[in-house]
Amino acid sequence: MKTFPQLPIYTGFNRPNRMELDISDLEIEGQLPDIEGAFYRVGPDPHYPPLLGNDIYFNGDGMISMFRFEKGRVSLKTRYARTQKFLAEEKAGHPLFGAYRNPYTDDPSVEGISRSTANTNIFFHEGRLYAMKEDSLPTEMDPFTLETIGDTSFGGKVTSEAFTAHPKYDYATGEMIGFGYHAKGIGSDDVAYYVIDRHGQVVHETWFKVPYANLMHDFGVTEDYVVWPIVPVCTSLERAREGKPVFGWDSSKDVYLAVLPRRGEGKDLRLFRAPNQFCSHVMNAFNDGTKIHFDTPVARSNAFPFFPDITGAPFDREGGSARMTRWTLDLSSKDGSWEARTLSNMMGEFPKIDERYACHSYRHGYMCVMDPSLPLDPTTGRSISGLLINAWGHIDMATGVSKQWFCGPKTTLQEPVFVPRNANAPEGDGYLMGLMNVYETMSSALVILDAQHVDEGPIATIHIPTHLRSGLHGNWVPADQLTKGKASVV
Ligand code: V55
Ligand code: FE
Repeated sequence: MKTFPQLPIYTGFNRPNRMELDISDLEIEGQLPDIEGAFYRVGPDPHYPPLLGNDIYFNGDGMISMFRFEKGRVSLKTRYARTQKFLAEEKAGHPLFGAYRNPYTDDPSVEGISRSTANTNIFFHEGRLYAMKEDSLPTEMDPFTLETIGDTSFGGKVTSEAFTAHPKYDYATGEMIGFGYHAKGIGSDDVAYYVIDRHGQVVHETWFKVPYANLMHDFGVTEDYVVWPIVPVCTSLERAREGKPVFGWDSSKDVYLAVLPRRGEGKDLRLFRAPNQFCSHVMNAFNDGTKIHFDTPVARSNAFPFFPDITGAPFDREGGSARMTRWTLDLSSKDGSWEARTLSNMMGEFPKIDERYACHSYRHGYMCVMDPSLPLDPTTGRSISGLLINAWGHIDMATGVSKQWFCGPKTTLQEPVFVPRNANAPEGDGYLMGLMNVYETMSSALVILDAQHVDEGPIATIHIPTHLRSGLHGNWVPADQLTKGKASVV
């Protein structure tokens, strides 16, 4: 095999790990809270150097980490998702798949093989663990061994070619609510919406079209409704065929919120419209009668430096800085617009909540803060995505108070998860846990904060004897759910 290119995203702290770890006991500094369960996370970790000499961060093979908390010990297991792409390339001994989401750049021998990297989210639902990439179907993993089980279409019932990496789990109903965009192939404006019950069965499906084909990365689910933000990170098949980036920012286009009742039909989709702006991840959504509240970090312009402006305009870093915002629309009103209210002055992305409150009215939100005014040591490594996370923030929606913990100038952070103190703990009573990139030692640490006192910093730091490349999303699964087992086999 050839060497990885000597580019910032493949060197230093961004060097692919490529190794699959099994460490039975990690070093624990400080007071480990009395929690039992597993913290799963996933991120791109290219198994082979990029076929075309370079690529964007979003296009590496999914490497999953599992931190298992059991009887006061913490173990770590990491495994690649052995996707169809991974297996085909491993068999060949060299890369076969080309640029991010662009099948026109692949080696012709892989036509028809799923391009999934399974690198965006690792999501647990009623005994099953899914590694997900939004251009393909989920890849099921064994929740204990992290062995790859294989791609799933939920018993053949999901006929969309793709399934989101951001499904929602409504604890009140046990449902997993998801959708697929580019549902009839890359660049299609078709969306398929699915409700999957606690037995893994598809119990509702409907299809609709969106105003323009784009990147539909996340959505919001409330007790009664489903809301998709439609933001112009647009898809162009023409650019794809020319080997150019498939996704590009189009500042001439409006933004929409598309709303369906949770068991609605595509023909009933209602579109609300607002001027051009940017959002990607959804913190949470809930409704009060016909009023829907949709919480998301909003920026004036595109926040992804690697999805270029279609006019060639340079990336606007200031315009791409997001602040947590509550968008409120009223289905009983006829005017088709919505109201916006900024929830915090902290700048950042990757919102998180106490997941027991997903789809319902909630009080506590957490996020990755990217504050360019905080000090940065020159020895701190280059960010892999162009986005540098230097604090974790907490927003109390009831008081409007924001608190943050700055990790210091020599480290950066990855997305945290909220861990409830125990199953009966009230909302927000628990911990915030996530990885810290420690450049001085080229290693990672799992840091744990008291979620009610985020500004006080870590109560425990779990040391990892190597670096773990920057990941995307993760989830905490309490031990009682983990061991409950599959409700039925699909
Ligand atoms: C995102 C991440 C992706 C992707 C599309 O966070 C959007 C946004 C890691 O892959 O393919
Ligand atoms: Fe995401």
